Amino acid sequence: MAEYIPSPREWVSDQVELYEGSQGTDGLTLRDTGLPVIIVTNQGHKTGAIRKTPLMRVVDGNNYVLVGSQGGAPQHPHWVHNLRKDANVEIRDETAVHSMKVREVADSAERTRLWYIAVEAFPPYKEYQEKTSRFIPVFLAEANS
Ligand code: F42
Repeated sequence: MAEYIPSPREWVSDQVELYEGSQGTDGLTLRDTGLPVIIVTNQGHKTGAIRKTPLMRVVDGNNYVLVGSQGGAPQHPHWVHNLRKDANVEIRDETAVHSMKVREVADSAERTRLWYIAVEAFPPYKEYQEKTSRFIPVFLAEANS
């Protein structure tokens, strides 16, 4: 069993601890926005360690849309590099835990459709894209077949 390394950002690791520690009954929203969050668990491609990342809950049917916005920061979040190397993730959505595979959405029409769904769920994504010159990566997590 790989070691779990918490995020060095305290507000992020605190949310993971609350969410996971309560089995998905507490710490379910982003700070004071009241908007729902999921926890994505994956393996670090360099360390092999277990990584846990809270992301906004954006759904497309039974699938989840994962947006690498990181507040419009100039660099992609580390988890983006991890998911590009290893598509296997576990997604906790409140009390449900799903074993899923992600793919980065490259098709422009599909990305546009999913981007609008994401912005509707979490409007600040739009400002984050305007703030950064990088093209924010979008992944789709689908159930393992
Ligand atoms: N971030 C988003 O990008 N999108 C969201 O929708 C979002 C929502 C959200 C909601 C609640 C909340 O609490 C946080 C939220 N965040 C959201 C922030 C998100 O949880 C991440 O903190 C953020 O995206 C940054 O991700 P990160 O993977 O860069 O995390 C950093 C701070 C981090 O923890 N880095 C570690 C470290 O030690 O620096 C992990 C490094 C890592 O994964 N290393 C890999 C390894 O092998 O272990 C190698 C990775 C590589 O770069 O090659």
